[in-house]
Amino acid sequence: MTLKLCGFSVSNYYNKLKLQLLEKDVPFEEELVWVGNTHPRLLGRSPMGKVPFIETPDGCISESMACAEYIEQKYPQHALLPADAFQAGKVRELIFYLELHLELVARELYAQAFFGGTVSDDTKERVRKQLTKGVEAFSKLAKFSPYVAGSEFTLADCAAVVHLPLISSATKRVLGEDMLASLPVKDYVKRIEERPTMLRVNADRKVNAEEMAALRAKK
Ligand SMILES: N[C@@H](CCC(=O)N[C@@H](CS)C(=O)NCC(=O)O)C(=O)O
Repeated sequence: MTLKLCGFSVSNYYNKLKLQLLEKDVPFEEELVWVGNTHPRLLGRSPMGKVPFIETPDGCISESMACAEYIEQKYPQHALLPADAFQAGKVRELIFYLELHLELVARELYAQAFFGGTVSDDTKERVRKQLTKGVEAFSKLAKFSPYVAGSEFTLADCAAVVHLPLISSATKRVLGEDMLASLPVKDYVKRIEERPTMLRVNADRKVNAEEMAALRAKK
């Protein structure tokens, strides 16, 4: 059975895994699964109703970091986690900073930034405060030389290239300033987006964004 990546191509967490699979040259299939419903296709396989999740010959795994670790262990080719325990720890550390202290915080702005909703002034202030701290901490760890963890492309790049542009754009739109402006994010993302793997991820994302817009227009 071929590994199946489930979710939709607009999702940054989905694209983190898709980029990992493409970079490692792991054969995989994709299954389009939308969120925001209670269909067994989703909840039966990802108990929090979130994507991505993967379907393996042994069953499903949800939470992108658990999936990413499974993929690294199961398919050791083109390793995206360093063999050295300390270096691998530093890559994982970067991913946690990116996801817990930046993306998850900025996510509170997405309703207004991307989906026509509104966010309260209290939320905006809380997000601004938490992101200020998160960005300062992340900038002490991130190297961008040329990759986010240093000289090698790692799993941290699969996360950074999908999360950082969203955070920039959401903060610009809702808080009136790009909270990542102090970091060399634009040049970095441009560099990574030139990789053939990332060109494919972005091309699929555009098609899926149109599908999503068409579905929303029908509602
Ligand atoms: N911690 C999760 C985050 C995944 C996540 O937030 N996915 C979004 C799509 S980008 C989702 O499924 N949202 C629907 C929901 O939270 O109910 C992971 O790493 O997989």
